[in-house]
Amino acid sequence: MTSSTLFEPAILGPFTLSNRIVMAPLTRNRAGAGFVPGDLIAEYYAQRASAGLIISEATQISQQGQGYQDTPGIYTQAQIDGWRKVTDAVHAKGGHIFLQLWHVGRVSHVDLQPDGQPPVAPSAIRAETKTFVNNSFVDVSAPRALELHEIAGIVEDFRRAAANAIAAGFDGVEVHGANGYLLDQFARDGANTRTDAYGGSIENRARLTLEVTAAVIKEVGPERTGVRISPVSPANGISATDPQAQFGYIVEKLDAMGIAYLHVVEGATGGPRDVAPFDYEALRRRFKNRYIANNGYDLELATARLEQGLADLFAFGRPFIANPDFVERLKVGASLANLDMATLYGGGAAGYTDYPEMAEPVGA
Ligand code: 8OZ
Repeated sequence: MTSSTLFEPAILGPFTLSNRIVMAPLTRNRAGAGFVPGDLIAEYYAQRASAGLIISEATQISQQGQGYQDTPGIYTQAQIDGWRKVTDAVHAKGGHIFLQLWHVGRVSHVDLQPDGQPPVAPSAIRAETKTFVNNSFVDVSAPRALELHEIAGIVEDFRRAAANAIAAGFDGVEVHGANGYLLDQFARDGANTRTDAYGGSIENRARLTLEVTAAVIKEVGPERTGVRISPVSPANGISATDPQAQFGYIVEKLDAMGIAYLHVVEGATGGPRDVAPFDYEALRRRFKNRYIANNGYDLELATARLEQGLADLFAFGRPFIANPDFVERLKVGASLANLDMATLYGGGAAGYTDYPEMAEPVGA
């Protein structure tokens, strides 16, 4: 048995989590017709319910917010009903689960957009990135800049999606402000050249993230709201000249709103932690509630950071894919199974719900 404070219960808003290990949001592209999550997705999350908290895969708040094939939505009654199976299955196993609210902005393709329209973005700047559509990886489509009068509608889509998530039985929601998607596109000046109230200054570029968070809080309460950011990640072709100042400002405002947690991808998403200089401890000091650290952690590093008070919870992504009992394996120091890249995005049960738990020890 490995002894670590990571395995001790933790308080998050109104919830007592069984440990400090969070299953990070992971896109798996297995929604059914109408972008509805089905029984297979419920089984997958239930298998992983020993995580202290599960954050669901990114879930589009509208058709316009979708950027990849077969990702689930949270804007129709059928989607709410599908997600209810997931939350019931996770709760039946004693777990907790938040839904991640997602608008991809410019990281999309005309084939996924309403009436084949171009994807929307703060500015008409095409991202240097690919998306997964029609079963292959293709360049994203050129976006159009959102009109000022359209922005309130996007805030409203987030608000309604948050209400739908609670109706589906989720314990809370996470606003996806990371990885080069819509809110991150507004926040970072590499994607936002607007000259109105949503561009230019740090305050203006933060405005959409803060308006969305405020609308979500009004709907579900600050204690059921988290926000994910990735201040220096180059994911999806995003860049910024002033991430420390930009995200320092955003986090100061999020702290004042009293959200339950801040979830930070430290470094390049799924890549090196030291991709660019950034003072995460300074960010942490600006935020009073729970800080979820993500990216490249192992038990030793997480335990050290926890004991130094630099983070409260730790989100692990890829290890949860091939190890449904990841928490138990960490606890006993068992080896971890490797994931199969060929079945990561799309498909059925293979490489999704068929990764086994550890073999029972002989005589157990
Ligand atoms: C991998 C593939 C597709 C989407 C993210 C939602 O990076 C994603 C994502 C990751 O946040």
